[in-house]
Amino acid sequence: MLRRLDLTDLPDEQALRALLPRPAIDVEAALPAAAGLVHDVRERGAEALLEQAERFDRVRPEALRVPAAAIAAARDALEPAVRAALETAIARVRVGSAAQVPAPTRAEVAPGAVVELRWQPVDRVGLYVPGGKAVYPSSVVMNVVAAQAAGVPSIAVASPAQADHGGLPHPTILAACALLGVDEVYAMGGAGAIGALAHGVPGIGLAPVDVVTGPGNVFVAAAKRAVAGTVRVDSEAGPTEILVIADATADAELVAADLVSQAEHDELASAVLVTDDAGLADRVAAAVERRAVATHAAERVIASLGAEQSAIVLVRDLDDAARVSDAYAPEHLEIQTADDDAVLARIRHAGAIFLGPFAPVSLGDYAAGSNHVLPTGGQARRVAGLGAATFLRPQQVVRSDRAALAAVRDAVVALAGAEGLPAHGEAITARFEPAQFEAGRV
Ligand code: HSO
Ligand code: ZN
Repeated sequence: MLRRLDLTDLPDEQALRALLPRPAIDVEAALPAAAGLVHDVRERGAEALLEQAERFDRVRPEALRVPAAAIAAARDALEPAVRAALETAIARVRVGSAAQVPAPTRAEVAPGAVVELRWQPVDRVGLYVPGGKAVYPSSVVMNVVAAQAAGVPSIAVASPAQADHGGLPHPTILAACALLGVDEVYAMGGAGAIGALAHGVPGIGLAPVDVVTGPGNVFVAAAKRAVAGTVRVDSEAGPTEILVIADATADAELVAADLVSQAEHDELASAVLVTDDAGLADRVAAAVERRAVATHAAERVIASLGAEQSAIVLVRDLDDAARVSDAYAPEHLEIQTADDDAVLARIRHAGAIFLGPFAPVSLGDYAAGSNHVLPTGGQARRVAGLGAATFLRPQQVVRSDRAALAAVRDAVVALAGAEGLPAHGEAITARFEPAQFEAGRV
């Protein structure tokens, strides 16, 4: 079912990209509708959110703010094994995220002239959790833990009201919030929810946030674009992608299992194997055929693996494999070769990289301690996945003593004059006028 692509004669980068197309998702087309929903929430607040819930989620929530008792009840109703697993995931992602917080830096530019950099968290963030065909408590963990590791003091979560759950967000979402210590949760979804987080809803005590993150459908992505001038947003989450670079030493069964695992997410998911070994290509193809029909979501997996966004690519050597992968810039890259680090050294663009037979993407999806919110659709060329840094701002602190200022006095005065801004220069020279000495100020 996976199409084969023979690239033993490697084309240039542009041609490579055309040979590995992404499924088209037209966020721009959804922009007018999403902006309208955002605007409606801005104008009419809670009433607009309730109407949107009725229209899109087919239920009118009793309250937009989820009561504390409902959050606690969801936690208590959680199956013990799932609760323990979530706690494991939380603990591991906490360790991984804490290590992402950059240490402050200090540069002595000249004697007595210091520029420091410290990382300040934003005050308040809003995390969106989709409630459609896929309900992912693991994504709640990834978003919330990253913000907490950054030191964000105020976190709000929004997730659509569910008709099957009495107008509350999905119970496993609420339970994950409880385990993470998040008590500000709203039953609201879609573009309107993004607008509510970005602009606030005074009527229900929802204060505007500084950063909005989280995946969602095309209208959620469009709404994030619409509010991007007001708040910081994370990158747009498209369908999941896995690209595996493997050579003759790889275990075809494991490679196939990993390709199928991400195809399980979505008909639009992409799974690509890039190998320099025709024998491995055949073995993986056979293993994929077998696994795809036998798996739980067989229909979805077969659709995704059979579509043109998925492929088995044959290349001349692993250098070319790295070039193919870089041209594609996958969300997830697995390397299963005789020398994984040698291949890793050649890679530039990937959301996250998984090395060797015991580091499958599924590990990263739940419990590696890494973050699974990663750039899709080739965005890995320019942006990072979600992490503590998403919620931090580097802030400069400048220190200078008198001698250090004197050393650049003439330079600043000259540049200020050249820009027609003499008062800038005077702010420097004023510090060296005799009156300043008499007053004992310098
Ligand atoms: N692989 C998905 C994340 C996920 N997998 C959530 C399972 N649950 C996108 O990186
Ligand atoms: Zn996954």
